[in-house]
Amino acid sequence: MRTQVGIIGAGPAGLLLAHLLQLQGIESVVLETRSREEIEATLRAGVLEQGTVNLLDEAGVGERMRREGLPHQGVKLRFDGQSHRIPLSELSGGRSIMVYAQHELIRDLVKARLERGGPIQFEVKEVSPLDLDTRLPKLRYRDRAGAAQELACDYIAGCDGFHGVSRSAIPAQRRREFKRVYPFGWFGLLVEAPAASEELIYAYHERGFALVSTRSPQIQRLYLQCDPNDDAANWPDDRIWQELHQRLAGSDGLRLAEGRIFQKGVIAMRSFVLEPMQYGRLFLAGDAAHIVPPTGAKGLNLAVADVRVLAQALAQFYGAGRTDLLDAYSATALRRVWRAEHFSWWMTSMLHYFHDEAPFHHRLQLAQLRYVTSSRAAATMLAENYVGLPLEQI
Ligand code: RFL
Ligand code: PHB
Repeated sequence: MRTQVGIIGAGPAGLLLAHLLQLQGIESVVLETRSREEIEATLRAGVLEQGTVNLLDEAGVGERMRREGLPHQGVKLRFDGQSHRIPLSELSGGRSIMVYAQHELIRDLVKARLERGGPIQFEVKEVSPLDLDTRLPKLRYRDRAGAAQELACDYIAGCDGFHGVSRSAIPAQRRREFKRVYPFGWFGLLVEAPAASEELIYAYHERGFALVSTRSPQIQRLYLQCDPNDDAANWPDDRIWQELHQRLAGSDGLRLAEGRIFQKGVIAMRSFVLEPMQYGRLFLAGDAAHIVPPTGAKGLNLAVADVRVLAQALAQFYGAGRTDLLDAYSATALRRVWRAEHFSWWMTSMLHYFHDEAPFHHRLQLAQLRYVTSSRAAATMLAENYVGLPLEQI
């Protein structure tokens, strides 16, 4: 078998890349280890930046997002029992965010791909990228029926997430990894209840961080800072509500409506960057190359930004026979990656309770929160990063 671009992974990065290439008349095959049902049911991100929303619209896959997504013009930071609004749109020249679940986007992208007859092979096994430093790279794998297959490609895109195989296909002496692991995780929930707030609330509290997000007027997405090795079994519903009420308590009377909790899970928090994001004819995009802690809501948006750059570079190669954009791919993508790494680390550091730190550190966090919510300059810095900076400003 042969294709122009072999894509490993049907997450947001792989599926959107396949779609953008198809719009330019470039063929690709997507190989995915999981089933369609599984990828369409995996709960993850919820916040799309303005640039992501625009790209989905331009690519013709934004229709359901526009109908069902929830546009937000601001976010709230909460500490000392009070919420402080950051007016995102006002501070960022009219840009905003869209709350739309990642698995809904996955459903839209899978549908768009299959409707246009583009191949996605689900439930493949043992994918291995080979001959990456030659002009004829290939992917060996076992298809759903267990048969050995070989796909010859011009280029390979490693979009297989943090636990995929493509990152380690780059020889160890040709890559460098930068990482930080945080001493806490997030315990995430889905609840059937009406929204307590029209905008997301990021809350700092001595008992730990809490985040109030949403999925629809009837379904709320909530997170609590927890031990990184915690287990959902340690969190009976009573304990969850008690913690949420305590961490969100305040003189303004904010109170979450309780409801049926129908999904619980613990999420690790880390920062990670691989440099460079390319080797020979292999290009990495999304979580395969970098991870951010979810506090800045950047992971999915970075995956989208990477594949936009990669799709343009591949279009230049197939259209004009030039490789300068491909050669510059990693350097171009890494500028945005490091900006988002800094922002996500900064939000995480400001908003979580560090149990091993001295009280001095906690006073510093409060001082920073007061400054960010009272200085227009500081609030603008948060707002423009949160809605996503245009590349020329990075
Ligand atoms: P994905 O989504 O992990 O997709 C990779 C796909 O590759 C498949 N795969 C393989 N396929 C073939 N062969 C192999 N050897 C393979 N190994 C793996 C996997 O099955 C999978 O289908 O990576 P991608 O496409 O780079 O997308 C990245 C995003 O999923 C991720 O960054 C975000 O979810 C991060 N994130 C958030 N990002 C935001 O922009 N805004 C948010 O609000 C936000 N909230 C979050 C988040 C991540 C979270 N978790 C669970 C880590 C909230 C949470 C709780
Ligand atoms: C979400 O709704 O899942 C969400 C929102 C904001 C974040 C992270 C996750 O920073």
